[in-house]
Amino acid sequence: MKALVIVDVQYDFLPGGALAVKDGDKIIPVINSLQPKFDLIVATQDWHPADHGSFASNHPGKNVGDITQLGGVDQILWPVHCVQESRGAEFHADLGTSNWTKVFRKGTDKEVDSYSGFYDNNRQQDTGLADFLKNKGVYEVVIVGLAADYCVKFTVLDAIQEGFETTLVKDATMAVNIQEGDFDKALQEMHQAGAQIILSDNL
Ligand code: VGL
Ligand code: ZN
Repeated sequence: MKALVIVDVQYDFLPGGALAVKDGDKIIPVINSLQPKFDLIVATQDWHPADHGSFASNHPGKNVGDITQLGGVDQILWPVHCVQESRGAEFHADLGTSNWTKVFRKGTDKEVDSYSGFYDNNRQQDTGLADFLKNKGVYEVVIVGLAADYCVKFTVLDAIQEGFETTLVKDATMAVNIQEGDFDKALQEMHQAGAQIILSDNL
């Protein structure tokens, strides 16, 4: 079976949000048009406590974009985003959610960030996504959402490592692009790791 994995399509990653991805909202109709093609749909949700260690404001003297150590790995400091129960953490109202089987929340431990929908950045904690998909008989995953150069990329790389045939839909993702070219770099990394990169028309 083939599953659609929708990564972090939440207000804080959309235009007007705390960590907005430019044109991030453009992917919502594309994702909605893909959903009827799948028997199994799951989503991930960035879901941080207010004191999360990835927020620059929780590190006195540090700024957004600075690098620190968190959970034993390098951590980029972000603006406060996707705080549990806040509007910014909600899925966009235009995104169809009625056929989703399950939502996997991540980034809940303040001591470590979690870009991937499967594991935290230090690969200590497991969201249960891999076992869930395998128990459903999924062998192929199609991944879409935000952001292409962070959570989508690490979800794709972990999906490959977990043995799934993994496809990224290029017009159903957008990048933060802290550095110009980060989107292309991420696409290359995912492709080199074994992901198929396609356009939604080809699905
Ligand atoms: C993300 C930065 C921090 C993402 C989440 O969803 O790509 N990026 N938290
Ligand atoms: Zn986050």
